[in-house]
Amino acid sequence: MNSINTSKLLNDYERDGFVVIRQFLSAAEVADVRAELDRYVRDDLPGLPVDAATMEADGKTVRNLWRIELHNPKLHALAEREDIRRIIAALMHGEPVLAAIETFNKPARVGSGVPYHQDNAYFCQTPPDMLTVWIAIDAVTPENGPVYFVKGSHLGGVLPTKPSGVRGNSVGIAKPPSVPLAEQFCALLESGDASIHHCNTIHHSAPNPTEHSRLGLLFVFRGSHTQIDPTLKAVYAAAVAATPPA
Ligand SMILES: O=C(O)CCC(=O)C(=O)O
Repeated sequence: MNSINTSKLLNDYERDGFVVIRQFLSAAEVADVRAELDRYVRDDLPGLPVDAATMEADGKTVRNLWRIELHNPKLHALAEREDIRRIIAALMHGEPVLAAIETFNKPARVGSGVPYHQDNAYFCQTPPDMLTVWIAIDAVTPENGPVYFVKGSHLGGVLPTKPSGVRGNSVGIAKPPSVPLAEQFCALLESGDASIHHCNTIHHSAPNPTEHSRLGLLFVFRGSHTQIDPTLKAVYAAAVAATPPA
């Protein structure tokens, strides 16, 4: 990873609720991750519990891998790497604790959209010192379902939610923001780049109608000082029951 000015990064993150880091992983590291994910889906996933993945509507293409940290020591070690932890620690003013490793595969042609949501409606943490490092394994283009972030939306707390009915993203925002798409930040990334977003930042993505997949690897961290908020947790549990797994 290139050297990073963490005070500028923190300033941008606190103002906007997200930042982009170019060349977060090298081409060789990306190739390693891709090979490991391919192997994991082929060899390990068939023997894992059902909550390890969500499939697309075709029933056979992976939409998301969940709980990778429980099942894959190699990717777990990558998420815990010292240079990555240093960046996260600078953004969350505390000791980072790895909470999850996931993928949003957005496969070619059948990759589904992700409704407007805030991650803390799923994570249910207070204070909301939790964030996601979203690493582009494939390039993210305007056509293949980039993630759009609503600037500054992390400052307004967790908004009212409603069950979305979308498998893999069961909790949506009750009333999507009025900010037009053209004024939202579209995270166009080269392979190896990463965005980092705060758990209250509103974001969403469209389906992928292209011939190219848009695979993202996500590392989720919380500060060691955060706790479960019981009110948020009750709303989340109801949504999961409606469209499992969340
Ligand atoms: O990858 C996507 O399309 C959505 C990602 C997302 O919702 C998240 O990072 O929380």
